[in-house]
Amino acid sequence: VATLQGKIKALAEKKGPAFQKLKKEHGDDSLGEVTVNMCIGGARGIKCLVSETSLLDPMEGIRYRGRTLEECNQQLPKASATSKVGLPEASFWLLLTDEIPTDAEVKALNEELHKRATLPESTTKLIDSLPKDMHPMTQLSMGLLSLQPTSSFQKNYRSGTMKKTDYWVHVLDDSLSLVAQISPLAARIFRNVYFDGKHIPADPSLDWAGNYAHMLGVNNSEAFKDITRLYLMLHADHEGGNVSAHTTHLVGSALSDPYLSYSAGVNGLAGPLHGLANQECLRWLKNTHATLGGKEPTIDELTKFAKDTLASGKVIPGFGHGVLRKTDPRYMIQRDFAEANFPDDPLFKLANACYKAIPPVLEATGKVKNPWPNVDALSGTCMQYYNLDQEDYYTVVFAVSRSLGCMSNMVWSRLMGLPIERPKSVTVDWLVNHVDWS
Ligand code: NMX
Ligand code: MLT
Repeated sequence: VATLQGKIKALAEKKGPAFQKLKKEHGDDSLGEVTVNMCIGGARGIKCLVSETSLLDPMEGIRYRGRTLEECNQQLPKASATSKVGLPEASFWLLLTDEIPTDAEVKALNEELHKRATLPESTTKLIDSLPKDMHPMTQLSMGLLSLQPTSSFQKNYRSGTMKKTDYWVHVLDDSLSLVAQISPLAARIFRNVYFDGKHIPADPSLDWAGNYAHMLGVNNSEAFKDITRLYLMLHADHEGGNVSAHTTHLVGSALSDPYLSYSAGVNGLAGPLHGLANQECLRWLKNTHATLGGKEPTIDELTKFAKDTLASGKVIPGFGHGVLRKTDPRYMIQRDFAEANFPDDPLFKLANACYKAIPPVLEATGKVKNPWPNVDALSGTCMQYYNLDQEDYYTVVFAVSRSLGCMSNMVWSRLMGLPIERPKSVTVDWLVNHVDWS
């Protein structure tokens, strides 16, 4: 923890003067106008948030601290000499410090995470008592809330002795614990819902993601550990405006602690237009596969399925994006993995056919701004190949990963002393009275 703290502090000291100068000398500079459509259109395109950890380019995709995901995958330490996947906990280090950790630093981070991973009895009791048909994301959000009394930030704030300049230290402390606890919590929910509560003990010799895959207990292969590592690395962060990151940031801006904030973020991730799309997408693929009696679909058949989905008033899950304007690079990385490891899997073949059939259908609507697939169009397909085919659980895996980005951001928000978030809202009458009708 001391090493991590030292590195974060050093980076903040390096970046601090430019930030202060911006505030002092360019605080009134314009970043563009706000149009009526931006106001009524989900704030799309308004630059009104600072998120230090990553930046999304509509064409190129996400960069973690300036590095593309391909670069992260290459440069981040690996679990073994044979693995080609950058470790997600190493991306946590990168998001926090702007440095690629050494193997020794990742090992020390994993030891720290293992030490913090124990769930209090109050949490295990609560989770074990929940109805098995309660959605796993609801259970995860409740589990995170049940951990809130352990928050170091909350305790120190209450004691009245914590200085504003020390907020980030306690947020970092909580962030490490939350990231450590979320994987056993998520695994416990999985084993309760799908395996009658037969739990698999953690293996402290494994890395964070490898151990999570191990505790899920559906597949003992190194390949399943690797796809889990890849999934968790790719979904860690997607700048600050997506629903889960923005919600976590908003709630945290009221100085709610990391558990309260991330539980709220998880609730946003559970929506079908955001993280739940991975569950919906696999369900859509499975339905299509079953309706076709398991045979390989023609493009014409898929075009009809896609049109029927639109006609029934539903979105096609896994396609489109609020910012991206081409195929999500996270989709392409998963596709490369699938190509290399299970090119003949029927659902992968179906997903590939969808890649050809669906974009023209969406383009033909004339309104969809990005007809290309996003990350959720393939993540479930990758997981089901390794026996994780309980699609209602998929968004939990997303949430385990997104904790890395949301928590890193929260540390930086408190470090920069960002204020409570409070954008201005207006009424439709106000808009009517303020536009130029001439
Ligand atoms: N299927 C059907 N209609 C769509 C789709 C789609 N995949 N994508 C966009 N549209 C519609 C959208 O509903 C809107 O219709 P209307 O004007 O009638 O309300 C219109 O096209 C314009 O929307 P856009 O400006 O292109 O997209 P927006 O930024 O509003 O929304 C998503 C972005 C991601 C919410 C949207 O593309 C969508 O609903 N996709 C399917 C769900 C999905 O895959 N979500 C996962 C996103 C990634 N993630 O992990 O969070
Ligand atoms: C994400 O990873 O959060 C999604 O792609 C949604 C987004 O960026 O808006």
